[in-house]
Amino acid sequence: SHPSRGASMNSAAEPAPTYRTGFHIGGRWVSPLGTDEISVENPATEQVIGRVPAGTAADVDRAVAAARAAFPGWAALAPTERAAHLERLHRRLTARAGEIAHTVACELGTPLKIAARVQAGLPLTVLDSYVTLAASPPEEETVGNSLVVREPVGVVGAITPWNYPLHQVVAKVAPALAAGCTVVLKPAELTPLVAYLLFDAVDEAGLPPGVVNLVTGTGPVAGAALAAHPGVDMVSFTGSTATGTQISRLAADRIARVSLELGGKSANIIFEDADLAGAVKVGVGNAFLNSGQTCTAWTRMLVHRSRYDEAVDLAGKAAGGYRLGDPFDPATRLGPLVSAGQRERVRGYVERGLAEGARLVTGGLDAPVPDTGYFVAPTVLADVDPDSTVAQEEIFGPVLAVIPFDDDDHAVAIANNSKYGLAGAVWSGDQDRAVAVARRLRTGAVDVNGGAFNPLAPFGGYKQSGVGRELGAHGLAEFLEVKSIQR
Ligand code: TXE
Repeated sequence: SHPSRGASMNSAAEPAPTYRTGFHIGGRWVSPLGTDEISVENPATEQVIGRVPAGTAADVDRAVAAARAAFPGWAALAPTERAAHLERLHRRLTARAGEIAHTVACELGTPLKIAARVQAGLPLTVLDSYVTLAASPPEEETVGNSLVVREPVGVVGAITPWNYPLHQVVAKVAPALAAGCTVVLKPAELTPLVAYLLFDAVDEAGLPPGVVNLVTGTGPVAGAALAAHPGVDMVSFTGSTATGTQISRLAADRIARVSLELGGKSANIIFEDADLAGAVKVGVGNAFLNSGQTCTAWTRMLVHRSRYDEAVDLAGKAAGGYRLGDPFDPATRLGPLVSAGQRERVRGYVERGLAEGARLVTGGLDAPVPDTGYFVAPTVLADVDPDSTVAQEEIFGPVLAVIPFDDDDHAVAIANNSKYGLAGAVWSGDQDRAVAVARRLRTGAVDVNGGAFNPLAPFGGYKQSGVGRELGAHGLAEFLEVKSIQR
């Protein structure tokens, strides 16, 4: 078995610390070559709840070598055989759903009830979708005298963030494995514990050695070594636009393929003929999900001027009613932010927004929050200037900016006035009008009148929100090369 000490966390009040002392390389738990460790903190209690090793470039080397060695065999398997492996992995991971939700509630602070749905449920749904997609990869095509075939890209370096720590991993590992690629994963250093549960499931599922490998560590050391590694054919990254830029540069030196899922500042457009109460309620819920630490969050609520005051009032009341606190209390709707640093960042934005002329509707820096934990009260800012900092920059906290508009063109102009283009929403009693406006938004996804989440729909950004797509068949295609054979 593997060098893991300590009990798994199973008491809500006092989880036992989780110490993981190894990396998962070549199908085994192996000791790190260095001695540095990373402490993992519970952001609700400010207590250290675990420790994982901090990988070095030499550890990354070993993991890449293992992934390279595993690649030919994995790529040569029949799609149905890879699908069978993923199906077993899905079954083993499903058995750990409760443990996953609990672990993320501890290391990130997502309220347990919500963690069960999004932090455990969502990755399981995505993994399940790739069981099916792995079995039926894109068909070969004949174009004139050419046979067009697809082949796996090779070894993938996956670098993931802390906000949906298992989902972000699965959204890369599942399609990469389905495509026939092998993977080295470097998860976020703030929330590395849940990745270990995935590798426990990898062991139980009996995946061939080296098809997926784990090296924990910091971004500048392990992450940068992975992005720069000559044995890595593709880097798949989710995180900040600043880090995505650095990773692109590292990959550019060898023209490695990159896929980047970066930040967002999505607009939620509410027209005068919308079901205002419903649109505002769903909009506020979306903006504050996971304490606002969601790249697709609709952080700019744009409301037609004729219903603006009403909407601001509703948004303030909805946000003001959110119960803040212990992630293990079933009544809690909003947990803490992931870290002290993230809390300071978010507080800085609230201050800046008010200094730049926004009006505080609810929340703010003086609103009561628990003494312990990195909490920021749910904050609604109204009359926000669309060019101001809080309307332009990704805050990644529970802060909603409400902005009035005059007509459809004005709404589209404000929505598109962003360096980002990840998601968005449109609400109108006239579905055709809403879809027409959705088409005009320079963004990778738009939800019309509360359209349901679709795990098979391509997900990704325009502009500085990224390059490439995740989820569904488009997500799998990212990991495939295209070859034409002329006969
Ligand atoms: O992200 P980073 P941070 C945004 C959000 C947040 C801000 C900062 O606005 O406030 O980013 O968060 C690894 N080479 N998002 O600093 O740095 C790092 O170890 C290689 C949006 O935590 O992007 C981690 O595994 N790798 C986002 C991963 O990159 C490096 C989710 C993400 O960390 C590296 C998270 C380097 N030089 C934050 N530096 C989203 N789009 O969902 C860091 N890393």
